[in-house]
Amino acid sequence: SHKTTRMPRSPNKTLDLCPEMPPRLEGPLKVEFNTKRTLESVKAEASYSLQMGGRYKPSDCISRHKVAVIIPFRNRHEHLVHWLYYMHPILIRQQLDYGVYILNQDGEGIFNRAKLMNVGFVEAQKEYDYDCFVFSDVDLVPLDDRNIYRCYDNPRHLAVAMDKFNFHLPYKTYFGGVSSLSKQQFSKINGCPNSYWGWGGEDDDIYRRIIFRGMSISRPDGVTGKYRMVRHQRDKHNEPNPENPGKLSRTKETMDNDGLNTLSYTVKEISKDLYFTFITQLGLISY
Ligand code: BGN
Repeated sequence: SHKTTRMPRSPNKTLDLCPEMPPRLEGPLKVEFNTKRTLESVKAEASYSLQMGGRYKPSDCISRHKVAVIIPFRNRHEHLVHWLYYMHPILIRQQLDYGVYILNQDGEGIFNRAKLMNVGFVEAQKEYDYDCFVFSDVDLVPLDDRNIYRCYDNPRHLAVAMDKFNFHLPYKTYFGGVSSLSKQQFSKINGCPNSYWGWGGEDDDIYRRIIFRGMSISRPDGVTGKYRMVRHQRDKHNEPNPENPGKLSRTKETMDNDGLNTLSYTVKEISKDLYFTFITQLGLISY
């Protein structure tokens, strides 16, 4: 017969996998954006230890999830500070092995959120063997830490109950705000479209890609999936693009020729702060 003997834990002993359910979650959280925060004040208050670049892994067990959190970004530093203030403690309680990647679009050209997501997917993998990618808007913070920033058997939509939509989905197929896809799921849909410039529709395109590849959408319930959004004005150079709705009707035909396999970009600079890795792109130009 086969016997196993449990040895007392010593520093060199291999660690066990973290439990399936993280044990220190708090449930509903208080989140507000009225307090003035700076990166310095946030760091001064914090007592957890991150590795340079916004990296963390549990020290007492082996995480089940290697997660790159990807944030498309431009000119939203105040939002980013709120996001970092709330998210690091949450991700730590969720026992993730994670890194935070800010994908900054350089210059004043028209914003391209979905292409930045593709760049984040590629660049994060150059650093670490991530198996899961969480894509988040910089202005969204969950109101419940049981909404775990990991991947599931199907692509996951996490931001199901945002305050700006009265804590409901705005429509059934909504896939915006915060979502997660495993490396395999993201590859299966050829990533995101690179051709959605300006505001609107790129998240609907991603939704369609998922359905056309035979997957479905996983979601938390409406209580666990509550979110608060930082109030803000519409960004410059990210106007609703009237060309985008028409593109949606052709996703099935275009998805194989617009995505990871046609992605081209130039990194201008990668800088590392303790709280995040900041990747600035050149060459996000609409041809
Ligand atoms: C939809 C946008 C989404 C956006 C949601 C919520 C489009 C495509 C043409 C129908 N879709 O209308 O991108 O996330 O609103 O704001 O614009």
